[in-house]
Amino acid sequence: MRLPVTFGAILALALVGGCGGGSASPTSPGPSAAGPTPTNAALSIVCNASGSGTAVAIANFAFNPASANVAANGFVTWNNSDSTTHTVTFDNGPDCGSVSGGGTTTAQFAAAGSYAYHCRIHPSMKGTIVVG
Ligand SMILES: [Cu+2]
Repeated sequence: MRLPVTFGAILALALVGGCGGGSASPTSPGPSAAGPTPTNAALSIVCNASGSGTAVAIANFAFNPASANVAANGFVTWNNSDSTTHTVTFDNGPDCGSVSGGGTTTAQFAAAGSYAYHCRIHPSMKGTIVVG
């Protein structure tokens, strides 16, 4: 006769504990969803922009430096010293298009973040722009 009572008390405690855990779970996605930093690179990268800032060389089928820093709203200019055409194509963002041999292209970065890019023609060419 006493066992069912004890069992009920344990069940009630377990249910209360379960509720606490359940309410903590919906809280954690909240702050990330409300985060102000855009994760869509397409919204924060402007190709063919006019401005000057960080320089990245394209030479011997490589971006140099492979990881370049720029302040928010800053500009990055790629200077292609190869005779071959390359592209500046963001992995999760816009394709800034071809940069012919001896040519340049400039992009502006609005939001802080790390943006990986590559050459569409030569996939082994990879770089990252770190904004912030
Ligand atoms: Cu290339």
